[in-house]
Amino acid sequence: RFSTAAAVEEPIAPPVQVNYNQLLINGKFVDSASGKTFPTMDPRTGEVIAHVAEGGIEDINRAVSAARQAFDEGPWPKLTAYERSRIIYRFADLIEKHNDEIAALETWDNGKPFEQAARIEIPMLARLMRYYAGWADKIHGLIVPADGPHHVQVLYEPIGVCGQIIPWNFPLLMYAWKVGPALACGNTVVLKTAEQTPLSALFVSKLLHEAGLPDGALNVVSGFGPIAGAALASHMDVDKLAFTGSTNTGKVVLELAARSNLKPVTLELGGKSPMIIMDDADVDKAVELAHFALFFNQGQCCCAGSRTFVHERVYDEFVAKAKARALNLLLDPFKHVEQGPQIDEGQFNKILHYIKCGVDDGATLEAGGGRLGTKGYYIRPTVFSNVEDGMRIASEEIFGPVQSILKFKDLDEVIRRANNSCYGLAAGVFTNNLDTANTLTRALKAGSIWINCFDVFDAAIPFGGYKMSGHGREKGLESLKGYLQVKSVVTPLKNPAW
Ligand code: TXE
Repeated sequence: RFSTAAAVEEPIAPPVQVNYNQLLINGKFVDSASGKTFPTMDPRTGEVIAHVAEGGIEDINRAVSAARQAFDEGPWPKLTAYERSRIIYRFADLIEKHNDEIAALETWDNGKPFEQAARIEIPMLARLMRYYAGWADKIHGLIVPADGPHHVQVLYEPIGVCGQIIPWNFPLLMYAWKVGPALACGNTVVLKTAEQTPLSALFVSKLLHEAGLPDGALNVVSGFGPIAGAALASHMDVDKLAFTGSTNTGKVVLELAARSNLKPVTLELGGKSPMIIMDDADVDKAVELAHFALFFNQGQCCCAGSRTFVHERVYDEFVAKAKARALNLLLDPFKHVEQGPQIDEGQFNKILHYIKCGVDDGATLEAGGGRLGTKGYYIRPTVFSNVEDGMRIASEEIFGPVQSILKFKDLDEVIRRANNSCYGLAAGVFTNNLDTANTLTRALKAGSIWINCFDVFDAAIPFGGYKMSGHGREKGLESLKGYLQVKSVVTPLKNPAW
């Protein structure tokens, strides 16, 4: 049992314990077929929180056959759309009821600041679920005015059994982005959570069953990517795959899907998003926004503004203030602070490696530059200035609290440099000039453009990438397209005059 009271002087989170650590298959919590478990860690200390059932190939097979049966025989796809919608609405109510408990579990397993989990992420989970509940009974077909004496309908049907693989940076938002649209459309799901953060999905999935979800409609398998994830991606009886994670693993799952049954795949992958600060901008506000764009969630955001391009006329002032802002960050996820530890030792070492690359490649280290403390995976908020495009910190995804500030002279130059990336997930623009904003909006090759804001993640706004940042879109109406089959029905008209 973990009590936050023991961890900090003034607890802001409720005490929390692990209630569910098995696989969720066909509505029941069960051990893995092999009996194996793996530890999940507290990133503040590296200590074990709990041992969790480790799903393997046989478990994925069991979960897929439960989802298959629940799809083919029902009841989930055979319920009325309104009944499905009401269950998802009830789920959102239960999430709200358990908000702080879920947030504390998420903080414990992930290390994100409790207040961000409790006031941003879990409320967003409930909001996303209501958004999708609202869609469930509004997905309808078309009548098409085709040539010839034919009555032509287009029907939208659920696609079937959906395999979904999610990462650890926003475990429950990724859950909502995937499970929400899949269930709203009447599909059944096998979800493979990230091995670093298996706990919160199990907890909320229990609530979803309490809300009335029938057995087999959602199955949750904790386990490792190359085993459980690969088994799901290559399964012959999975009709659709949705993946969020690294670009390299995205390529692997796409290939597994192609080599097995050619299931359609949506991919939400890495990024190296530009954040462009023009010279007309209010520097103090720009510093704050660029800081948020990069440091939010410990820098572990696929769309992080990890290339901060600053106009030369405000560059020096910006760098001085960005440095001061980074030095102001405090770091304990259960206190009233902004940054927690990184997720695990692997990510921690990767980030330290990139900090060294920044120094070796000749960037100026303005702040941070190493670990904080002696236990857990804390990294000092780090700022580099004089960063050049070719440096590794400017071209590769770091996924940590490392801000790289680059200097530019004019609009054409920054457009060319911002687009010179294999990624195209997001871009931020900070300017008071409407023409500049319009020019950049049209020129930047990215799936989300945030003008004078960043990381606005409303449930209705589609999100996804250009180039190697992925295929397809999540959230919004666009996300439903990935979970529906399209069927055209043509009937000859006996009396075309009518
Ligand atoms: O990612 P992986 P990792 C980026 C970020 C980070 C890097 C590595 O740069 O530093 O990726 O993180 C599952 N078949 N992002 O190693 O491997 C895995 O179990 C099937 C960006 O955590 O992509 C987990 O559930 N599945 C990102 C999920 O894939 C496999 C979020 C993500 O793990 C698999 C996370 C396989 N062979 C990391 N191998 C974003 N876009 O937000 C792994 N997995």
